[in-house]
Amino acid sequence: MKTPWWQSAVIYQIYPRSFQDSNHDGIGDIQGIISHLDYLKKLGIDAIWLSPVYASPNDDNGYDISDYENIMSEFGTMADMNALIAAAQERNIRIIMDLVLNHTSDEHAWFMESRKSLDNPYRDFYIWRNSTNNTVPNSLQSTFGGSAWTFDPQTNQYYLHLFSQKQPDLNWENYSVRQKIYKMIKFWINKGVGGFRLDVIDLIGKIPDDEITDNGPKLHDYLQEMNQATFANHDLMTVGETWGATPEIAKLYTNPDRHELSMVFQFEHISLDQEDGKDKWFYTPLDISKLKSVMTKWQTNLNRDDGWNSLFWNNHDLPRIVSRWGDDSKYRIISAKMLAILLHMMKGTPYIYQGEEIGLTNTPVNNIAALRDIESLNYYHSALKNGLSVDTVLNQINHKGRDNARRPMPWRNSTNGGFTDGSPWIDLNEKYPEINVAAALHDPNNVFYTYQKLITLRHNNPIVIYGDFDLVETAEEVFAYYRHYEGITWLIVTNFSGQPQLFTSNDHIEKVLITNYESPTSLRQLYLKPYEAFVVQITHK
Ligand code: TEU
Ligand code: CA
Repeated sequence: MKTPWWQSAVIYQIYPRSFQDSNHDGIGDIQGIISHLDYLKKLGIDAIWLSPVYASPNDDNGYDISDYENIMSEFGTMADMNALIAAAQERNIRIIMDLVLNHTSDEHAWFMESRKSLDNPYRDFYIWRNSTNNTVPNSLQSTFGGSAWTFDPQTNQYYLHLFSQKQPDLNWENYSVRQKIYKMIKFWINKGVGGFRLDVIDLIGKIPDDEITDNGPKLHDYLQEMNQATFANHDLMTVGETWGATPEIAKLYTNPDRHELSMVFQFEHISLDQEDGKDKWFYTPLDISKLKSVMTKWQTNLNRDDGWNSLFWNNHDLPRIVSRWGDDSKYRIISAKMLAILLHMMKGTPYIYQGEEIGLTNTPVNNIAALRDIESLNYYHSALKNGLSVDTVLNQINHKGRDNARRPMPWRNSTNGGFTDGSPWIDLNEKYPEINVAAALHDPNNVFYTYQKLITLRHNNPIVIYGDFDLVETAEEVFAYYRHYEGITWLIVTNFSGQPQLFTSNDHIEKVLITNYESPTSLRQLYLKPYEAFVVQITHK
């Protein structure tokens, strides 16, 4: 079987607004990204997933697109975008564009037409309904709070928005909507991009009248049609954001015979630290045995010929992993390395979110004036209305809020971490004098070099890409597994806690591939240090 490039690739996600400002306005931009391509090359990544850079009024930081074929003026021009694609290509780095196809901005020309009159040719591009009993058509809720229906007095109907009021949902049942989207995708393919990340793609088959949103009946028909009309016969990778995917559902998207997507982002592991039956804001400490069983299920259920998964701890919607499941004070460096080693030795395509590679931490706030994220701000106000205290809600947001990931990238120990010499659109994490890229590169023991080495290990060893996965039975706080491939076995051992843990095995160490302390010499009666992690090639005794 031929190996598609994206099965051995490591992808780096950039949130352009917070990566690097190049023109003093306090907002990251495309020229800023170009200026750091050599840094990314040094890290060793194969592709960049770029969060949306299209024209947008920024109600949801670019996930509300007003023109798919133009660049947000704050980020630059189409000439800058072409230059980025070319400059990346020169370094063998592909650009993965973020496609937001479930909704547009209400300032998109299609919606501005659609809302004008009942018989406008674009009316059916969106989802309009009459009121029911003088109120909203049904009880569908927006992810960002409140009803998913907003009344538009111009035509006395409601439109659907599963996200903010400024993100009306497209009507995928409409043939012209689909054709216009495919045409737009081809516009980007022709520019030479390496692929696409498809935002909340599990929602496009919705049946609003039955209150079915994800995994609707026509979802996979649309994806096959889209594939046929666009990605087919191009050497592209596609990754779908699919919140509710199980391994069975993931195979529907990614079985190569079905011609839909290359891989999915599934969120089962990342949803483990919330109270049962509650939403993400209700934090509960991670149960490591649950993490082991969820990861094992995904590692063992998808096999290259029937599906492919991604590997991630972080993205622009999630809190920083070292603060979430590591220790962001005493063991910041060690635990960030442990988390990296644990994830990057698994099967699937790994994603690194900007700042993760230097062990960047969450940024707790004590006042919502320090926040910008629409989801956190809406939640704050509605939670207070529902009787929660300010302290409780801020604590929830400090644990889970999206702005933790969206603070500007700290490049060095100078004003605003070298992100901007203007006034940043959102403040930096105040630890930037200590945690920044220049400091990281200067220290051979930094997290950066662990990520760099993990990428090299993947590129050079098919066992990392294709090896079978086998969980090791051990102490609850120790997450250990084997990878087996063509007669070779690697053992990955990680202490997922701040206390020493006993690990013992009769395996014999042949060589040590990576560690975050000194190299182990024997696996017998080994007391793992806090957050210790290593990978060894072994022979079974
Ligand atoms: O995220 C999908 C989504 O549902 C998120 O809002 C997520 O549920 C939330 O952060 C966790 O509570 C995608 C994008 O990644 C996100 O940035 C966008 O806001 C959203 O779609 C709408 O386009
Ligand atoms: Ca700028």
